[in-house]
This record gives sequence, structure tokens and C-alpha cells, in this order.
Amino acid sequence: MRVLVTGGAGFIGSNFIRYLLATHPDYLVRNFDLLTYAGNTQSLSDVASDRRYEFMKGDIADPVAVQEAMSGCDLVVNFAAESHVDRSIIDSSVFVRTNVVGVQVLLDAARDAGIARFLQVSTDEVYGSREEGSASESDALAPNSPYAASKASGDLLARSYFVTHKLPVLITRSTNNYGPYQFPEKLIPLFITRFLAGKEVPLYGDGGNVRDWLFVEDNCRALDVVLHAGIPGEIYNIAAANEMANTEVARTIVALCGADPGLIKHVPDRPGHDWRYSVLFEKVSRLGWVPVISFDAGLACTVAFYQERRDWWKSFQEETSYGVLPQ
Ligand code: NAD
Ligand code: TDX
Repeated sequence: MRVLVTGGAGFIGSNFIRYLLATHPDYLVRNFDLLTYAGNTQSLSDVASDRRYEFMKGDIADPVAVQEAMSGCDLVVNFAAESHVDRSIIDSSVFVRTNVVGVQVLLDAARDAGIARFLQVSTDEVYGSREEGSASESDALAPNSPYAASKASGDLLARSYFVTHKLPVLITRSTNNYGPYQFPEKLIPLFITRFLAGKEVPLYGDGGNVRDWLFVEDNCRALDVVLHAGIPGEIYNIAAANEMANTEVARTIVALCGADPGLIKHVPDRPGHDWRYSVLFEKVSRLGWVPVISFDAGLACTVAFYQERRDWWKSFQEETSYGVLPQ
């Protein structure tokens, strides 16, 4: 079985490739990634010489490169995306190119190549903000940021290829992931790396916004379950049942890093900032998956990673600024 993983040099993709190689010894994995600011081959340096692993640099919006990458593959898992909400507020053009056009190019190539299963990795943000209650897979989409709108568009395209072309598409919509190898622009790795460097951190608005934090390894297990046991044409929410306000997350990181709580600075709110994300995940649970990593254990492991692997995140710092955040 050969699996094409797109965006495998990013945060979740690199964790997923490591998980796949460890749990499916007979699988061959091809990682196709453009290596944007968020991609780093160092995130997979431990498997780079594994004969079952192969890296190809390329753009999912390039039909010729995608056709070549998909050749000989049985399964496709698409992680490739522009993934940061703040960047989509500054400039949404590359979000449409990768998250919409790129998905269309992948779907066409998968149809032509007769791919057995195509997993589109999506997000709970497509449901929009939930003041109360939790979204189920059949709820209407109400994306609020350009990022979320581009992901919702990708989902709708994927669904249409299942209906129209009978392409065996599966869609997952997970909550916020955290863990090792996450680019330090998202809340948790940004706060950890800045605290470790003795710098202030920007907490948007009053810090009351709520997210449901899922440890990346739990998500990788869920993606594996959906890829193999999910029903084509279906959508699966993936969540941790671990909803927390940003202030509470920040305070927990302060304690783990031994940082000064005075480093937390309230800054003006993100435009259109979704108040809360929350999804029901009975459907994936019926496939036998439940999250098992507690937030305390997952966060301790994450902080330890950033403490031990300063080489990994400092290499990013030298090459790129975080773009949109106060330094
Ligand atoms: P990431 O930004 O860390 O990684 C994205 C990867 O895609 C990078 O390696 C980048 O180089 C690559 N890429 C970008 N544009 C590309 C292109 N045109 N062609 C080929 N490769 C390209 O993202 P992540 O946090 O690992 O997220 C992975 C997927 O999971 C995304 O689709 C995202 O929408 C989704 N998701 C993420 C989260 C989260 O909390 N991080 C939650 C739910 C869903
Ligand atoms: O500096 C910050 N200060 C701050 O208060 C940053 C970066 C974030 N925040 C807040 C905004 C959100 O309420 O923290 C919360 C989490 O923000 P992000 O880490 O940017 O994640 P979010 O906007 O919730 O989106 C994430 O989850 C869903 C991922 O970036 C998406 O790729 C995924 O689809």
C-alpha cells in the first residue's frame, strides 16, 4: 500500500507520517510538500533514511506535479494548506489558491488515478462560532474567517467529487491540535517559545475565547481510523472534549514554563474572532476512536519538546518572521 501524504512537512502531516510508518510497517509513504514558511523537512529527519519514506517537493495546485506524485499511490491524505487564520486576514489570495484550487487539482488527479480512498483533512472552523451547544457533521457551514471559508470550499468540492464522480472521499473536521513540531505562530507553540525566550505574549481581546484542544497524536490515530474504516462520502468530526478559555491555556503554559505571568499582554482582538468552537464526535467514536491524552500530559510533552528542540524552532526564527504578530 502506497500512501500519498500532501503537506507532510507541516505540523500534523509530519506527526501523521511518523505515526503511519510506526503502525503500518508494510506501508510506503510519499510526502508531497511545497515547503512554504510552515513546512520543514527537519520535522521528519528521524525517518528521512527509512526506505519506506520518500519526499517530493511540489505544489498541490500544479496539475503536472500532482499527477506525478499520485502515480502508483493507493491512498491520499491531504494536509497541504495555508493554515493560519491571522495570515488569511492580512491576505487571503494564497488561501484560495492552495485550499480551494489545490484541492480541486488533487481531486481531479485522484479521480484520474483511481485512488481507493481520498481523505480531506478539514477543520471545525467551517461550522463557525458556537455560543452554545456543539456542531454535528450535518450542521450548516458558517465559516467566518477567509481561512475557514477556503477550507469549507475545499470540503464542498471534495463532497461533490464523491457525488458526481464516485471518488471515495472522506472528510475529517478536527478541533485545535497542539503538540510537537507545530510552527510557532499558533497560540500554544507561540506562547511556549516566547516564554522560553523571556518575551511577552499577545493575548487577543479579553482572552475568553474557547477552543477544544486535541493532542496531535490523538488526531493521528483518528485520521488513521477514518482513512481505513470510515465510510466514503461521510464527514467525521474529531474532538478532545477539552474546552478551555485562552486565558486558562496561557496560565497553564506559564506554570509549565516557569514564566512570569506578567509577560501575558492583552492586545486588540483578532477581527471577526470566533468566540468558541465545539463539535460532537460520536460518529468517529462509533469507529472505535476516543481521545486518550489528557491536556496536562499533552501540554507537558509539548513544552518538553520546545525546551529540548530549540534547534528546530530557532531555525524557523532565523528564516522567517512570524509575519503578523507583535514581536
Ligand atoms: P501547517 O501549516 O503546519 O502545514 C501545512 C503544510 O502544507 C506545510 O508543510 C506547507 O509547506 C504545506 N503546503 C502549503 N501549501 C502547499 C501547497 N500549495 N502544496 C503543497 N504543500 C503545501 O498546517 P497544520 O497545522 O499541520 O494543518 C494541516 C491540515 O490540518 C490543514 O489542512 C489544516 O487546515 C488542518 N487542520 C489543522 C488544525 C490545527 O489545529 N493545526 C486543526 C484542524 C484542521
Ligand atoms: O497570538 C495569539 N494570541 C491569541 O490570543 C494567537 C496566535 C492566537 N490567540 C487566540 C486566537 C484563538 O482564540 O488563541 C486561539 C487559538 O488561535 P490559533 O492558534 O491561531 O488557532 P485558531 O484560530 O483557533 O485556528 C486553529 O484551529 C483550527 C488552526 O490555526 C487552524 O489551522 C485549525 O483549522
